[in-house]
Amino acid sequence: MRIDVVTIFPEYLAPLDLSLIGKARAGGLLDVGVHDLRAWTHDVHRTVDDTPYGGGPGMVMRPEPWGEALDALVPGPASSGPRSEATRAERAGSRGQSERSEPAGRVPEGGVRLVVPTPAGEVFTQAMAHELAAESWLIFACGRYEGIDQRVLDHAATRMPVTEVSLGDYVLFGGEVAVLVMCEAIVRLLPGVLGNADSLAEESHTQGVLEAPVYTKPPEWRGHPVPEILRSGDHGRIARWRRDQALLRTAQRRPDLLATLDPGTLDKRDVAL
Ligand code: 6GU
Repeated sequence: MRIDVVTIFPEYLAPLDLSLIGKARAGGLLDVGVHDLRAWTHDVHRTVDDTPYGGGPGMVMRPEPWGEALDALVPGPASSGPRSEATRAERAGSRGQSERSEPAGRVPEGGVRLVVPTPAGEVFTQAMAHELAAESWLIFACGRYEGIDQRVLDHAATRMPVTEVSLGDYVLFGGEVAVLVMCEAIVRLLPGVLGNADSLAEESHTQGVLEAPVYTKPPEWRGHPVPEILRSGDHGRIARWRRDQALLRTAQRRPDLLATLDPGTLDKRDVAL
């Protein structure tokens, strides 16, 4: 998979070099490019924002740098024109903090999807993480201020699928941290990234319920024992206990999840619970 991120704060994306995402990159499972939007500005102040039409507080991100950035990353119908120009712009000195590992304009098999983090988007879920993990190329466009001029998204949508995504019902300064969150959720689903595929099947949300509590040694710690059943060696009863705990937790903490649970995934004991 290839992931490109366009942002005015490339340093915010430094964690993509760390941990399992860094390992996936080192192992060739993932290719990441982080790009400074200001590389596609042409004024001396490298302006990326302007006042909103219609008035109101805050600033809106200007469409022109975004248009050039997307033209540079994705070869359009008239691919040689804007693409090579913007590639030059990107190469111009230290401005374009691009760490891309390949020349701009490569289209991996299967095309590209533009993902725009915004509190006005569709809520990000494990199901969406699976959908995005199936793409071969994602471009994340990080907005700041009051957001990106809507025409950037409307125009991009004539060239590629565009998804506006929210992490939840709260407001962040910008999309950068949301991209880190989404990249973790997506990259760990890529084949070969996690050592043990079983941990994917078992975990919270994959089965539509929260995971049961977990324990390790010692058997008693600060007066708190490990539930006896987990030390019994009876794998059937342990599986049943975990399932009960998962359903109980979900009912207490996330009744909204229980309500949408597919009845086909419930067994007779579940229903009795
Ligand atoms: Cl994806 N972006 C911003 N700026 N704020 C958010 C968000 C995203 N999700 C929740 N709040």
